[in-house]
Amino acid sequence: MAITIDSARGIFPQTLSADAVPATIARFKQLSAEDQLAWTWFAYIEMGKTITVAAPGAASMQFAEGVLNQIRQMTPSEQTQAMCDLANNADTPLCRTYATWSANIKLGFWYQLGQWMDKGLVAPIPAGYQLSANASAVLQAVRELDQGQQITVLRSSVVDMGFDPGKLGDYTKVTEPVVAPKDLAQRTQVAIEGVTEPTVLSYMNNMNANDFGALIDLFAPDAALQPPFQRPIVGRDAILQFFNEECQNLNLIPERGVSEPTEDGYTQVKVTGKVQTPWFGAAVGMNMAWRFLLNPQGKIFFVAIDLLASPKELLNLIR
Ligand code: ECH
Ligand code: GLY
Ligand code: GLY
Ligand code: GLY
Repeated sequence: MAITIDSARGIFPQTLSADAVPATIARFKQLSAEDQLAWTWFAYIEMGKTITVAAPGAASMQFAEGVLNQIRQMTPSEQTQAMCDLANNADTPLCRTYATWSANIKLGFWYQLGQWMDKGLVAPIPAGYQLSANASAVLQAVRELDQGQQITVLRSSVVDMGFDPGKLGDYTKVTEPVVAPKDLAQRTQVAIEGVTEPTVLSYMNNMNANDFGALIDLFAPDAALQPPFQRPIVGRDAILQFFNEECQNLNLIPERGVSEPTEDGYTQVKVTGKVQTPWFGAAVGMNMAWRFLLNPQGKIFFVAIDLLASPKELLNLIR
């Protein structure tokens, strides 16, 4: 049987990803806008007791500045309304602007609003706000996740706010400038117990160096990359765009893996290890797996990145 993207998605079927994350996100989305905002506030405050956001270094704030200042000028009830509109995916000019922003700009925007809410410069969540029973149950559910899973839920609540970008029609995405690749002297080299494929090692090293030009050269023209809980991104152009927009300053810390030949001269490789986001730095190590399918020329035909269900999964290299 010929290898397709669809068949490639099923390699290393024993890999247990953190299904509690999409399940929690789905429950969160059922809450009212007021509850969503209060829920996020409580979850964020609770998380802040053990981990600290490394921002503002993680995002360039100038892209959201106009809208942030606009919100600061509003009356408190207008501020609350604007935030509810975002949670409601409403069709307002502000929600449309929000929809054009990259994930990192959205995160930076809420990070700033959170600081202003804390200082009383923007309408806070009312003191003594009572979460609904459902919202309390979802808060309990998120407490039971590991930190990497918690920040993934928070990230997705922020990314999914605003007007639906799919309904915007033609628009220009607002993204941060692409960072320059690290100087050769600044680069680090990973070592992966059990894996020697140069393509896999170069993937990790180039991602860590923000060298997306060298990174994309490792991919076959018809390749696909599947981020956690997402559909595959297909084709080199789309993958390169994703690297430029969403993958700057990540820290990939692969630990171990297995590699074996499969049909038609392809090779399948599974690697497990940690990933750090610039937002939390070394404070949060997400437990991840990479499932690669390399073509006979050694190019990446497919790679899936999974957030793992538990640290135990780091040792699961079963085919
Ligand atoms: C407040 C209350 C009102 C409502 C809101 C509020 C603010 C919330 C804030 C939340 C901030 C959340 C943050 C979350 C950051 C999460 C980052 C994550 C990153 C994961 C990256 C991964 C990368 C994996 C990949 C690898 C590859 O090999 C290929 C590429 C790629 C409180 C005001 C809303 C401020 C900052 C989870 C896993 C390894 C797939 C990218
Ligand atoms: N309260 C969230 C933080 O700054 O860590
Ligand atoms: N949460 C992983 C990503 O898509 O960046
Ligand atoms: N966009 C990088 C991150 O979310 O970590």
